[in-house]
Amino acid sequence: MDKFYLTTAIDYVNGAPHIGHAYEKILTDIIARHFSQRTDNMYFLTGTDEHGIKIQKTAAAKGITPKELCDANAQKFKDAWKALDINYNRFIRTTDEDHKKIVQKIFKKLVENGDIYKHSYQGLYCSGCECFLNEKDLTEDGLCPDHLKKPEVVSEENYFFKLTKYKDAIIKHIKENPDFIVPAFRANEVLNQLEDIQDISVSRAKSNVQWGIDVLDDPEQSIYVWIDALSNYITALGYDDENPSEMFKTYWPADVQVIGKDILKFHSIYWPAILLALGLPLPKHIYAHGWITIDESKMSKSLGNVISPTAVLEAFNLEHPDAFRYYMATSAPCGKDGNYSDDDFKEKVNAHLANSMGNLLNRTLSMLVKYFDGEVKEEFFVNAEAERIKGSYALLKQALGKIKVVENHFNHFEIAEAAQEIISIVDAANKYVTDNAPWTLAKEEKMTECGEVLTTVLNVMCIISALIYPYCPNIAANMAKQLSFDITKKLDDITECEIKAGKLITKEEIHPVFLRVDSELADKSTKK
Ligand code: ME8
Repeated sequence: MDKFYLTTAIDYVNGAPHIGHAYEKILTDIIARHFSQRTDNMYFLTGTDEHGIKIQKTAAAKGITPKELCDANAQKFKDAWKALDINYNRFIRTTDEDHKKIVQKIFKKLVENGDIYKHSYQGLYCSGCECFLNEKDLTEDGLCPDHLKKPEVVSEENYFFKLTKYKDAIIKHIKENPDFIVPAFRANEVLNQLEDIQDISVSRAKSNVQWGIDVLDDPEQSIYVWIDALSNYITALGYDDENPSEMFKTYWPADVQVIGKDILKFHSIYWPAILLALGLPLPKHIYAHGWITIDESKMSKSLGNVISPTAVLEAFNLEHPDAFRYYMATSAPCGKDGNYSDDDFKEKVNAHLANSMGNLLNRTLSMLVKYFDGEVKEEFFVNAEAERIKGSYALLKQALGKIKVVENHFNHFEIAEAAQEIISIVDAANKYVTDNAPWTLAKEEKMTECGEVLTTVLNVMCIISALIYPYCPNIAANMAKQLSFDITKKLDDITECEIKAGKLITKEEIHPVFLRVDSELADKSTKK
């Protein structure tokens, strides 16, 4: 694998980030960290979507300029991603000067090529979706089905993009590339939507929407949200038709573009059409994740159940975001909806991270100190020919084999499924310890056998720390430190014997990698 370029949706900056936004950024960060264990050439883009009528109206209601509103809210997203250890390369804002200039050039090129034309139009505009809706998409009461608001009737002369010209090419691409849309079960939905697509409006009259990017040569029109927003994926790389940047040549096409299921249409129809019109290759995968509910209800301001990701870290007094990252990432199988609840969070991270994984390392290292003064002896290592305890080598082989299983899940963006495999190694190692009771072996003075059990588990823990690293980077680094294992090692270079013979650790150097989430603290509600 020579490079990996991945992107998230860019969030609207109408308010502060909630755990739905966080879910997407965590999933993407985990994918990025996993693939950074397979390639050195990684680029991870996220950011904010800042233009449009909604921002204009919110800012006006607050008596501030749209830019002031965007600056304040974009910072909240950056702060939240910092708290969650989202390790992006660039945070693009659609108000960035380089982005705006390239968007204008893209628009101009599309006009020159005849893909964009001017047309008088009357349509139903939903500012929640920032798009025109068809009459047949509305509820019986004439409301937008997603925002339950009546769309505005807008009559304007706008620029239109010839989406219909690309319909057949997109249908062909989806059919010929069954893994273009992930998960595959969403492809049919997109093919159905393609059946009745029309050309789309891509500009708004300046008299109605001032907060946008001016159309070059026609300052009475501003470029409307989706062309502006979708282009971020290439403007961030310095896309330039005449003089392509090194970044663009290196990274485009994207390896995966992570988005929520609600904006799949824009990413699997509008975006490919724009790219085809520009003569550019399409992204390899569009991964549409499901939505997060709170206590099984839709998150909404009116229900008052919107949770900010940093509120969870604070309520549970977490010193790093690993438990929250792990919980969110494992909340749903690939593409399905997930749920957040305080009780479930507590129960899951205590069971998986503290009781199973953390305790296993802690107990094993403590026994190594107790019985061997923290020293691993040559005769404790096993291989295919030599094991004293039946199953030692099989466990090691099983753990090493899971690396490919986990990689394969990541190739299909099955993040929760991959985590399940990692936890299954933890469970197998715990069972191996229980079955072979190293404390009994020590009592019976079978010291080599006892050392073999401990050393085998420690070698397995090296593999586990590498595999859990994308989900829980702080916990993994802490585990690796106590194992003297290099956490930056590429997955391909990991062997069944990462523990070195000799003194590994002292009593003072052993620390629990994850403390159970305190049940009393957890009773502080996360809901604001
Ligand atoms: O759609 N659960 O911005 P946005 C999971 N600016 N994901 C959720 C969610 C939830 N409850 N709520 C929102 C936009 N999301 C555009 C994108 S991309 C060129 C432009 C996800 O702030 C949502 O699915 O409404 C989307 O992927 C992302 O958060 C931003 O949503």
